Amino acid sequence: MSVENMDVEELYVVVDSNKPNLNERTNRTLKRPGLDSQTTTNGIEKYHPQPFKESRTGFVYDIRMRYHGNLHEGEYHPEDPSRISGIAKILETYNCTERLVKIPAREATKEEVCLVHSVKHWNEVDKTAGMKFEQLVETGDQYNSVYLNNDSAFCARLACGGVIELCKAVMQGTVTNGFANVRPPGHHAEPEEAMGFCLFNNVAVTAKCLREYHHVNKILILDWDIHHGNGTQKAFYNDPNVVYCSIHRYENGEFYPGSEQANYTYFGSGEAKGKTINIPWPRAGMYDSDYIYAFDKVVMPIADEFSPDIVIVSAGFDAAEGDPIGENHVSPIAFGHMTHRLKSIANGRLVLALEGGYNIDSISRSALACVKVLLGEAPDRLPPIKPSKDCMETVHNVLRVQSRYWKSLAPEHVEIAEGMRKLKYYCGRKGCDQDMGAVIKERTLGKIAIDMTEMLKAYRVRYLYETFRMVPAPISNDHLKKFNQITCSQNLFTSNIIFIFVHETNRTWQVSIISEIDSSLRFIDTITKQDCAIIDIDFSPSNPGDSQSRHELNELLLYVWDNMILHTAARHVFLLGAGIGCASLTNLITEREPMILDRVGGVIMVPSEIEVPKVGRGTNLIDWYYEHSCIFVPGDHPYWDKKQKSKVFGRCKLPVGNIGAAPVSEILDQCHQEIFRYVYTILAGEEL
Ligand code: X5A
Ligand code: ZN
Repeated sequence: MSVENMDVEELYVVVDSNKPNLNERTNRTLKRPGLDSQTTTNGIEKYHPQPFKESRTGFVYDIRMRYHGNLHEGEYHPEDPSRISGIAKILETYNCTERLVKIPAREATKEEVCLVHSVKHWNEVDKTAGMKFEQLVETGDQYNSVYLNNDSAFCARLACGGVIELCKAVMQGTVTNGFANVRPPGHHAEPEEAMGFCLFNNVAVTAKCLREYHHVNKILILDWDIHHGNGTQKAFYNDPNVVYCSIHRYENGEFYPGSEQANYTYFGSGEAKGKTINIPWPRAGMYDSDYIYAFDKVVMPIADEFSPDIVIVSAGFDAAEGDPIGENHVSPIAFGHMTHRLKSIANGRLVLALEGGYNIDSISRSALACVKVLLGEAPDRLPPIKPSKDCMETVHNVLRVQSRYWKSLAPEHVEIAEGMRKLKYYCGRKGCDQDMGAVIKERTLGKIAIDMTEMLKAYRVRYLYETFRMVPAPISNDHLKKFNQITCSQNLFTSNIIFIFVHETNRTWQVSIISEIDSSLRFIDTITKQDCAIIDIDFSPSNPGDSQSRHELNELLLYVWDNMILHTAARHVFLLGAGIGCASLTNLITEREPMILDRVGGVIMVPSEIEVPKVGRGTNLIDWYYEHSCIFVPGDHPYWDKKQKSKVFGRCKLPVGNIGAAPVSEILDQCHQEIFRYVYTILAGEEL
């Protein structure tokens, strides 16, 4: 019986506050399309029934994909034909098969496969069909972790074509979602290279096909296989229309495929910055809570914000409990939950394509849980989420990098108790309680919520006072006051040397609060130990990168110069900029030219990934700037590709160790000594 036929005038739905509410993370009010609801005083919604939308689940399984097998007689290879027959069997046993819409697999064409792979690679794979035993072994051994028989190429084409057909069926509306029970797997296969049991990259080829031939605009690929999908990451690293997000065991680059490119520091390039998201576990042994935490904090907010037309999951089950290779402990229930969450994206257009997974029982039960959810069943209940420390740390590292590119990731509103717990965990200090009072912001769902960015600022101010006796400087201008915090040392009016340090509050509070590793605090420490004065400008724009914020920061710097510096007697002012703060320093130099040349001893910048800012015109100014600046530009920064290097950018140099794209704080740390050596050189002969 459908809701349509129900003989009821009104249905009441109790809002269960225990259920995970996806709207919570974006602070939106609970409202679904077609659900014109009013909340009554007792939390009961008036529900106007809508006709059910029929949901159908597609299934790809072709037994011929079992032909690809290991030729080494008696040697068991984990990527075994029984993987897909095991999954097919359990679906049959639990009466799922009859509820699934069978989508026939077909061989992917050369044209399709070569949207990702080179013709050379296609030909190399193609040749294997006619090879003798020795040749097969030799060819397989040329790759990293690949075995071959005469059917491998055919099976690879079938697996790839199967995923294509299922996604097409979803896009055409024949089915709502689906599961592709295919092998060989694909996500390690690179444009030029078969590896890691993979010949063609089934999911990557499908995504390219959808975009090329089927007018699909945005695609999310979520990869929960225990391994990083190096092939998929490569295929879309500068494609802004395809988000690749992977949760994998990383172990500092030790775990297969063993590349640093699986780290969270790789986030896409060019127009596609933030469109690659790596969530790298530092060790084996992760549990359901860790995966669900990563989903709720990173995957789902990004998926929601990206709003793809379809979600394709590289659904390896080698993170499952019992897997001999993955050694993680993800339960079938958690796989069901992840599937369930993903159904809320892209109008439910969701395709799971099998990748790895080597314990037949584990992968069968995991696949069953996923398929049941695809078919419309609710996932079983999970115990309360308790992420491990390693998980929280990993997720926070990811947030630190990704929150620059995704609005939904920051700032974070958390319940006060959770905020306290996190704050204590991160700063390891008692007595954070007072900071809370200042920052209680709003009440949501009857609970007190706090803005973590605000709390961080309050915490930082107190820390600066307790540790360095620095005090907040009043800002008389109301709109400058809103986002910014100026704190200065008490020797401001007596010291001969003043540092102006402009930096941006990490938009995710979690990281900069770790005082021990907070590079900005280390700076202040060095400066105050030398009895120099410091003005610390903590800039936390509502919308980093937009022109309004840039304008505000420019104004703030001029304010500091005109209202503070000019009232001091200091003869040496050093300008120190990190991240987006840098451009406000060149602006200050340009705007206050004559006085600046007189009183500024040196300009030091760590622009990180932002454009290297330039000073205004005037040969005098430009020459001075070049002589008095030290700009640390990472080796992979586009600045170094410029044919003509102009003095307007100051004296640019590579940071020590030439680390590539890294957070500002890391580069600052790296350059700490060199920066102060530079300062000493300038002050040589002067009394410090
Ligand atoms: C698809 C997949 C694993 C390769 C491991 C090689 N490949 N040692 O899970
Ligand atoms: Zn795997």
